[in-house]
Amino acid sequence: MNEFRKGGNLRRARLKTLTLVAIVTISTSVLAQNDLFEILDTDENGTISKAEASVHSILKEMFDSLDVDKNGELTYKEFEVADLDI
Ligand SMILES: [Ca+2]
Ligand SMILES: [Ca+2]
Repeated sequence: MNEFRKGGNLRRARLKTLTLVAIVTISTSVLAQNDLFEILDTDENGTISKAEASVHSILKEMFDSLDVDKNGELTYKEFEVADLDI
């Protein structure tokens, strides 16, 4: 992730978009769970909304059961329980 920050926000955003495309089209990945969280949190507010989760088909299905406090957002704590493969 350090490479992203060095390149500035625009480059980082573009890389993020590319990675999102990769998530949608590639079924397996070596990305760690916390990397996935950061990628899915596209507005970088620290939580994953239902809209953000919708790019990941499995997460989308699990969203309601993972959102234990039912606030419509997944914190990392709520998210990590899913133990997702991309
Ligand atoms: Ca977010
Ligand atoms: Ca929640």
